[in-house]
Amino acid sequence: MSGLRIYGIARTRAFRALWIAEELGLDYEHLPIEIGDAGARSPQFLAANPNGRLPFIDDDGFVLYESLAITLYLAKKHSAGKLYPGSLEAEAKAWQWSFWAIAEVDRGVNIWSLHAVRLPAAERDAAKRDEALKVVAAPFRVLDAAVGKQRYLLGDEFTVADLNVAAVISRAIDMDLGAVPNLKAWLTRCLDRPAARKALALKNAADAATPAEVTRRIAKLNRL
Ligand SMILES: N[C@@H](CCC(=O)N[C@@H](CS)C(=O)NCC(=O)O)C(=O)O
Repeated sequence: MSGLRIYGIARTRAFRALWIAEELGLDYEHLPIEIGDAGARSPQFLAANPNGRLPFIDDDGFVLYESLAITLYLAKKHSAGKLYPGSLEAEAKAWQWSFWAIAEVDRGVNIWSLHAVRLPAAERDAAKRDEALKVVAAPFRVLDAAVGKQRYLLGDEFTVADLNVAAVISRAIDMDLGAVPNLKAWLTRCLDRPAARKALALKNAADAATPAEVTRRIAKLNRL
């Protein structure tokens, strides 16, 4: 047993931590706690992540939150020089793409998926959905160009940079990606990896079991 505990139902950004744990072949425990007062915002879990958000991990007593800090930490700990880049420059590129994903596309993809797929049809806001598509269009073209030149973001091999960006935009696989065919092919390739499929199975099961009331709460709590 690696002593790693991943907190957060797989529907949340905990998916990212679950995917890296599967890539690394770690023996971990998944605690699928929910958002809100009965879960991440309860006193017990606020002690681990005072933001009251998911995911966070406890790795043999070392507690860490922020989903992409978690993936970078676990990749560096268990796969330095492979999934985690070995050179200073490649490491910086992995950070570049990770921060890029959070800053440029995380919120837009989330808003799109709520208002195109996840909220009950009658409650979806077409204006929010269309605005989200406009917000991600330019960064998606940047990503499309990057993966048009080479198979993965840092070269020929899949790394944590690909995992982070693909995990952040994983719900975009349901968008019409006809305008960004390289992005579509790369995202499909990333999400088709055995480790991604395992994490996606958990996420899809959690999505399917999520009551509309919770989806409404997600949209409201995060102003999406
Ligand atoms: N930047 C954080 C965002 C975490 C976050 O917003 N998590 C959502 C679930 S995906 C959450 O816990 N929302 C419930 C809340 O804010 O109460 C990360 O990447 O870990």
